Amino acid sequence: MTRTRLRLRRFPVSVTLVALCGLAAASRAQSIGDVQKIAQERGLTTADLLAAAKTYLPSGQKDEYLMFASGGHAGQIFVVGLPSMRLLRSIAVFTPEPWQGWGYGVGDEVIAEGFPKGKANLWGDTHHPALSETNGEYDGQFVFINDKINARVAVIDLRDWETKQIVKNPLTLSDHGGTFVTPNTDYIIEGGQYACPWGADYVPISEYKEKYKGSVTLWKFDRTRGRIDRDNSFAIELPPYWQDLSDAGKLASDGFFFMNSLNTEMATGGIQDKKPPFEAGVSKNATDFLHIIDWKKAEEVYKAGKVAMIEGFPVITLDTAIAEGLLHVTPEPRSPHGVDVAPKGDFIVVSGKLDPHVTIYSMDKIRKAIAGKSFAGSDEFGVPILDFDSVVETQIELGLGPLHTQFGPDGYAYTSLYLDSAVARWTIGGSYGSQTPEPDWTLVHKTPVHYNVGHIAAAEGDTVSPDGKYLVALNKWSVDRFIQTGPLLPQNLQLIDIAGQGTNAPVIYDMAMGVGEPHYAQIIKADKIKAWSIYPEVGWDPQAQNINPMAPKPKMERVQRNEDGTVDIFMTAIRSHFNPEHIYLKQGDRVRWHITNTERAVDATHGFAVPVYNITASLEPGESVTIEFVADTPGTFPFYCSEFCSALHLEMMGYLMVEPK
Ligand code: CUK
Ligand code: CUA
Repeated sequence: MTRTRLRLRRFPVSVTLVALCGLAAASRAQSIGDVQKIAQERGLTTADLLAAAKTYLPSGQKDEYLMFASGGHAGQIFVVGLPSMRLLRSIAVFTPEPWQGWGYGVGDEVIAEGFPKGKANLWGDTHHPALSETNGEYDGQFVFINDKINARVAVIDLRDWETKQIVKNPLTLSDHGGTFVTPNTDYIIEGGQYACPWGADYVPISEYKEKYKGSVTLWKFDRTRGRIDRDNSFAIELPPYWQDLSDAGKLASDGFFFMNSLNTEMATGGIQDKKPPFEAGVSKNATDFLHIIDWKKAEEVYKAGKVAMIEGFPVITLDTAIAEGLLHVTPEPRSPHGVDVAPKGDFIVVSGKLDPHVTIYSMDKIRKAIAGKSFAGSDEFGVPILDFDSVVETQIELGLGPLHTQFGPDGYAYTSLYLDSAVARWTIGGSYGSQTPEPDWTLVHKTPVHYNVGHIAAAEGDTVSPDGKYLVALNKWSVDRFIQTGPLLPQNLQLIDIAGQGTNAPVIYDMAMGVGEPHYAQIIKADKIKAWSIYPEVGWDPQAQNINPMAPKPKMERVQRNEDGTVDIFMTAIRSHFNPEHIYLKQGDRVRWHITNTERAVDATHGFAVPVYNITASLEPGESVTIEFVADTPGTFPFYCSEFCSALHLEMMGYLMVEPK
């Protein structure tokens, strides 16, 4: 009996299993059929399906990499997940941004720190983000970015993804060859671009050669404070060429950095007076100068006090730089753009956009030439010139308009070809050679991109150990790629799968970005970033990255009228009310409005918005902010929470009543 019962009990189980297996098989067959059907209907090829399978993230799954892309004239950083190519976040930097409440009562002082010549500039032209590094690896702690239009550098803390500092370069008004960091982030380097009189003071262009200056600034980074330390930063004067892109040495070239230049002709334009325009004058010579700068030596010179104070900032003058042997140049094909150091630091790759070759310099040869003082003369300022043939390893013809180079883990390098609209894959030689099936220094493949690619960014591509796997082409034109969006077209970022070898490097995703123009990006393994999900404690001041003892606490909410005529408002925010809800002020009151979001739940963000007064803030869980303003306009102002935080979000409001004088 018992046995039979057991068997009987077992019977339905096996029946269920069989049925389940059958169902699974049927649904598998059905789903593949569905895929084929949809692919046929939509005209998708096997390659398309493969690309979709490589990039599609099912709901709830997370990306493997994060790309920190410059926001161009948006003045921000945009963070994109790879391989999904979804835009995850913008980080407000130079430009006020209402969602993050950046520059509308919060962050105003950080933005104002960077105002050039005391003028309110409320945008930036961001070009080159640089992730902080430890031993030449991205460490996920900070990201820095330059603003080309006003020569500024910003520091963003990757615990809370907020801009902490903006420094204005006191010497110049134009930067481009930055930011990039030394392998342990001792310095954030900001190269200049268009030569300027010191401090951008008024000087007629007829005095260009004498009074206009090139420069590079080494901003000392204080990792503990998470700030640039101005008091230990300095600059190096350079000839009035237009210094361009730059890169820091690492491993074999640690202690050096490299900067391209254009306009070594020192052309001054003047099309209105029938003089040759800049575009002709600047590319007259067959070669420009690659600057080779020994920053460790420069640091010693600075610490020894051999500097001039210019615009209140310590500068190693050109004469000192030459005398101390920390500055050398060597010819490079004219009007170059990118300079990129290979992972081991042994080769420096320069792309001249008017030359179809990339030129590869050997660090070993550079060191020997400097040590042996085997110079091919000097430029007209006395900067020693290293003989081109003595320092060049080789040149490879890749195609038209080579701009920027990135590296993989496997002996491959990648160069963007602006005019060819392609990304070239080529093999590095030397100790990298044995890793690739192809011979050293060979063009292997060109992946077409659409169109006119500028920068490219590879996963962990600027580190001593690139990951390869993914490469993003940041294209300049996107004609015919997307639905017409008026005469202003989206930016087109294309994801390329570089995990394969040889000619296997297909485009697998087109990402339209409706803000721009992203120039450069760096891609970091996502798990390296230890971002906070909420602020560590209630009453946290993100600017101090610490608890604010003045932060409003529950039960201590109040409006406090001080003897000096100022008013402090201590307010808390929690689902779904502000406390207090009635604020009475008198016209002319100088107000400090302190608000703490006392929430501890992830994503329980409250907004705070006041009409007329141009105030909007984002209060993440635990965050406390202080907004200062003068209540100069009388009236009744309904303020409210601007994040849909709960079912009673609409009720999360209050009235500010400013009584007329
Ligand atoms: S630049 Cu824009 S494509 Cu500012 Cu690095 Cu080359
Ligand atoms: Cu808080 Cu809506």
